[in-house]
Amino acid sequence: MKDCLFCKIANKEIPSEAVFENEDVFAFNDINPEAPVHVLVIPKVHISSLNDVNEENSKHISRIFEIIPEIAKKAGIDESGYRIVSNCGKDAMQTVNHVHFHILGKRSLQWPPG
Ligand code: D5M
Repeated sequence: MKDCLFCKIANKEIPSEAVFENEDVFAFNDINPEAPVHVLVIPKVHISSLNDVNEENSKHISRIFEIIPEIAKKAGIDESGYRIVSNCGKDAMQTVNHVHFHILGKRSLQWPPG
């Protein structure tokens, strides 16, 4: 989608530190890391938020969950543990309107989140 930051990152129009890519999914390091490992995983197709996931596009979300274990292993957090976060909408402080999953790890994470 035109004017979407994460579409531009997935299309390499804007540089990023890529950590994984296949035909459906792109993963890259977060520019403002909140943990020693902070990777963002996005579908290459534009889906604005979790509110827009439906029967037709949910396979792109499944692809993300199929590769998270691989990314976690590569980052060395598969055994220590990690957290997956997807902020949806204003109250959750979603700032980029292209659905994305944060992978956070390599430190002890607190619960509940702020
Ligand atoms: O998370 C949006 C996340 O996107 C936030 O953690 C910063 C990150 N971000 C923003 N711009 C970039 C670029 N250019 N590269 C890498 N990471 C980026 P949200 O859940 O929407 O608040």
